[in-house]
Amino acid sequence: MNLSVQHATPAHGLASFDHPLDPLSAAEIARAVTTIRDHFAWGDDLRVETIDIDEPAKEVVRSHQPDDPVQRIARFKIYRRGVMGVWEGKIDLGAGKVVAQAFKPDARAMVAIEEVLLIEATVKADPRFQEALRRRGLLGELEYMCVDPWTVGNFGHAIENGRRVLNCFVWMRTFPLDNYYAHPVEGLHALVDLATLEILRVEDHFEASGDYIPVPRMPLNFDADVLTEFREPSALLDVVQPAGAGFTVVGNKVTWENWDFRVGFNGREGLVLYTIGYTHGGQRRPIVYRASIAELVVPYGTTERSHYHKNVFDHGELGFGRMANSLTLGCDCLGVIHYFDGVVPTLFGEARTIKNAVCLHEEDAGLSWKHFDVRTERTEVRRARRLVISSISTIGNYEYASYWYLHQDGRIEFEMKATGIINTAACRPGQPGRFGAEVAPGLVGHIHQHIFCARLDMEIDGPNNTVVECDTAALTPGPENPYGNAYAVEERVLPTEQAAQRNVDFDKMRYWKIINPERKNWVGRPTGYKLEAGSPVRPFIHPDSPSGRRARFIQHQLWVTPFNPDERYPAGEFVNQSTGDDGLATWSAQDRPVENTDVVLWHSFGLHHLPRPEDHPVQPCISCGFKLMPAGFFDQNPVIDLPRLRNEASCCACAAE
Ligand SMILES: [Cu+2]
Repeated sequence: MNLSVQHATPAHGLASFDHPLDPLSAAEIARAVTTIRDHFAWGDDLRVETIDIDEPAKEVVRSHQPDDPVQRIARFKIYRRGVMGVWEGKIDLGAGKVVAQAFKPDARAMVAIEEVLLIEATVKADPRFQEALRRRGLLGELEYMCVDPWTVGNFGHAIENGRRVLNCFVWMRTFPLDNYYAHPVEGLHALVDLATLEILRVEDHFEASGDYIPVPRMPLNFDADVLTEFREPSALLDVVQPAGAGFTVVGNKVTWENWDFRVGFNGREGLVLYTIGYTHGGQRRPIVYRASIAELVVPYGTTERSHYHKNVFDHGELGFGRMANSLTLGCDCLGVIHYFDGVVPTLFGEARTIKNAVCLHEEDAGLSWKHFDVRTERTEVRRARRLVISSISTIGNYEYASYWYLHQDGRIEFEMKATGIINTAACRPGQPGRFGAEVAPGLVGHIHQHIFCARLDMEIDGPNNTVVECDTAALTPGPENPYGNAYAVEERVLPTEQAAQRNVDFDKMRYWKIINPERKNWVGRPTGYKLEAGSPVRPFIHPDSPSGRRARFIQHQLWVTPFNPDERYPAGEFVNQSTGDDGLATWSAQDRPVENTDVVLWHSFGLHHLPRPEDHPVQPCISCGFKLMPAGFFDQNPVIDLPRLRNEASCCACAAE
């Protein structure tokens, strides 16, 4: 991962603003930091968690004209080295003034990559850690030890009270380029206080018994410089658009086919899409005001040793955007690509530009529609293409690749691909225990889930929407159902927040629609979109357990709240070592009305994952996601107007054909 700092250099894409929703540029982050430094006067003790755009009110955005002056407000979360708590506030960038501030004494800032990198050397220098290695006969390999700090959650352990801490897990290389996740040093942990970098405790789970689980030594690698055998490359497959890309990018605004939207990016959520609209019949129709993946939690299912701590929130504790990769042309992205950079602050308050953080390109999407008329023997067939907006984040051992797809027919689709390296532990060969699967001899992957939460701020045909649950039921055989075949969809408005906490129900083929009750289609029905929850996850962690409390959003696949600009993240604003008192469940307890108003949908979805041997040493992408499908939004098939074309570059594989 490239972590180099680039100072306030103008870059393409997200570097300068011309619209109220544009992300902060490097120059704006630099100005925010200067303002913070002057205001707080902490000198070198300033630590920055977050500086991003304070999104203006929707009325401002909706009425914005190209030459309107834009008031730029930055939100910040900062702390002072060695002091518990976080200051949050706002800066008027034009005036260069802090205009709001509040101190949250119990809040712990997110963990920064700069902190993670410092910890390894500190732990390895600790005599208690070295002594634990000596007991295992591993001290001679100290230089090959890899110390990964993990967030600890909140189990009420006295030693963690009032401190911002991380708990380390240990792996080792057996040679410099080796995949260390194949070699866990099981049962050895160091608890680090981030304020002082003090090692509070070195924990050796086998010290008392002396019965150590040995480090599995079999090399299992994926680096091309280590592997010796490769299959023959297949025939060339180039994605070529001789006339260039089909989309237009102006600043952060993208126009493609009938779609237009704005690209955003911030340190916590990473990629954000704003003001997604579809123009049809000369009229632009709004669909989604703002879409992002706002949280992710990975609850692990094992009680063993320190593994029960593993319940990481990769957005709220680490930041998806801050961990975004610089994407590589021809590797991550194939075809005719437009890149957007992302700009995030570093821990020390510099603007870091992540080059090529967001990729935009078109893909062939197979068949759009077809019909062969058997009487006239005429065929009408149209091919589809889709626009892909993507970003990839590396969080420790794992990669998450986010893909938003816009389809010509009005569908919006999200796909999360999970790849990278599963989190490993060591076991005695043949004895992975109850909570995991052996993926290689002596190497276990524990059962876990990856549960994401999409925040979908909807505006179907205007700001006021209603969410409707659609269940299918069979009629009781009898007078109403004389042939026993009858079944029908029954719709039910979800009127309040409590009533709108809903789960997938296979027995009812349940789905949800977001409708605009004031706009009707040509058959007199409200215009709407359907949420197709394609990857529901039934959580197994107890909702009132220490980790379950902090991740209540996973208990329902659907939540609906009235729009509130301060309700951004479903597990709460400050997630690191949180209690679970903030977030979706707390807000929704107010049971506010959500009918015919400005609503936000929260959709939990993800992956249920007992690792397979095939997931190691690096996991082929597994994916999950959801779809937003027009459902009575259009009066008829919106791609009936696709021109009849034939791809002239296509040819038959066999010359004789
Ligand atoms: Cu997994």
